[in-house]
Amino acid sequence: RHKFWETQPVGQFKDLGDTSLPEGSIELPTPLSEVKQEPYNLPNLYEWITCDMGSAEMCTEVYNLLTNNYVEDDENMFRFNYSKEFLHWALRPPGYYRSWHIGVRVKNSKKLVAFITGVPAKIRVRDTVVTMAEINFLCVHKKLRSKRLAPVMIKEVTRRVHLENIWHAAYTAGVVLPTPISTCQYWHRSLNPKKLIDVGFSRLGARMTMNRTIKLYKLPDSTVTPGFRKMEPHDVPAVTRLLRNYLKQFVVAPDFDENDVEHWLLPKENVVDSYLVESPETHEITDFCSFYTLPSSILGNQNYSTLKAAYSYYNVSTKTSLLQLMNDALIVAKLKDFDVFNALDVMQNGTFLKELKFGPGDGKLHYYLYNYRLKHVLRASELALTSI
Ligand code: MYA
Ligand code: JJ1
Repeated sequence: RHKFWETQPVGQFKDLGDTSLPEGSIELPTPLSEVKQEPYNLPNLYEWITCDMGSAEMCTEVYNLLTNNYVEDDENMFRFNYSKEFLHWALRPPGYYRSWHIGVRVKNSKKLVAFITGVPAKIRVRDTVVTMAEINFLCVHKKLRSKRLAPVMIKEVTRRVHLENIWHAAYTAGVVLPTPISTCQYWHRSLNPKKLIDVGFSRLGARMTMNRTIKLYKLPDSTVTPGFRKMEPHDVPAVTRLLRNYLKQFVVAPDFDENDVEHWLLPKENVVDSYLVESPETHEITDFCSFYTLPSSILGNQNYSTLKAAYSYYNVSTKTSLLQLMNDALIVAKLKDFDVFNALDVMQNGTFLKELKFGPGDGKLHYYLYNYRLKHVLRASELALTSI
């Protein structure tokens, strides 16, 4: 059934429920000298390139490939439209490897037709911190689909990860592959219900008028929590401590240090927004929330071309209730003109989604580990990975 995935060191469907298999690595590292030194063969018309995402021209080529060929919803109404600034941020975290940003070009025309990336990350699984590659942005041009190019791309990124002496990976997909460590549900909170309905992102509820719908989703003009403010560079140590302590409770979570927090969580305009609560009395940092900006192209609408979406990222509550904190996040997202606020049911998100008027979407996100077996499928609430 899965001619490629059956050959890979991943949990297989036939082994689901077999708790006699141990947790941890499926295969052992091989000596680096035994890692294949040459790239995998591509069909003759194509060639590998390593993409320099620091170059504006390269960034534009990748942007154009993804804008026209990346992930769509099941009815092909919307397509993710990652910005160049976002790609630059997502692909150059601390310790990134240029060799893990892989493109495929047509030899003659030099046109970029496929892409896959990895970035390094330390991920804790129960008590073990494992250095992994986070694989993302796998994309094959629409005209080259179903030609088994994806398995070659995946083998090539695997080879380049192995060359750095890294033997595990984490990735997410909207499709079911062998085999998810967890399956999460997307939830959506309307901020601009009229536009969402006009473009077919959502529908007018039963016995609802447009005016009643607009009123239902109305939010205050300013945040309510005293001491709620934007995160600043000097907050990095306090946010790192707060977040590290919070993430201990989850089965799978990133192991962030201050450099990671600086990169992934310091606000970057039109890419990532982070807010925290500084106690007006003690000046302690007690709570934190963040979201990233990922618009989608609206395919074939006369009036609108982009849907401005915020995606919940990492949130930590110790003093302010998570409900109030996330309500403040919705308020700032609305002030920043987002049309919708999206969240997965990961971490403690399940505790506020319904009350804050999020509704379940038609999409699911499956989480995977490469070369790491778990005995049981995890609940979404046991997971603290947010794939960007
Ligand atoms: S998820 C986002 C994926 N991108 C999109 O959905 C964009 C739109 N779609 C496309 O561009 C193409 O449809 C893609 C497949 C490129 C997805 N992850 O070439 P094919 C398997 C993994 O004929 P195409 C993200 O970026 C499929 O089951 N495998 O198919 C994370 C089949 O194998 P098998 C996938 O449609 C990526 C084979 O590919 C996916 O032309 C993580 C068919 O190949 C998918 N999303 O191209 C990658 N979709 O026969 C894995 C299909 O066995 C990383 N397939 O069923 C693994 C870790 C590697 C590093 C390890 C380090 C140690
Ligand atoms: O955005 C998604 N679905 C929307 C739009 C559906 C359009 C028709 N298919 C949706 N809208 C309903 C919102 C409504 C608002 C009021 C309350 C009730 C709900 O459901 C979905 C997620 O739900 N998104 C996708 O399908 C995009 C792909 C998701 C998989 C991503 C995999 C990428 C992995 C890379 O690492």
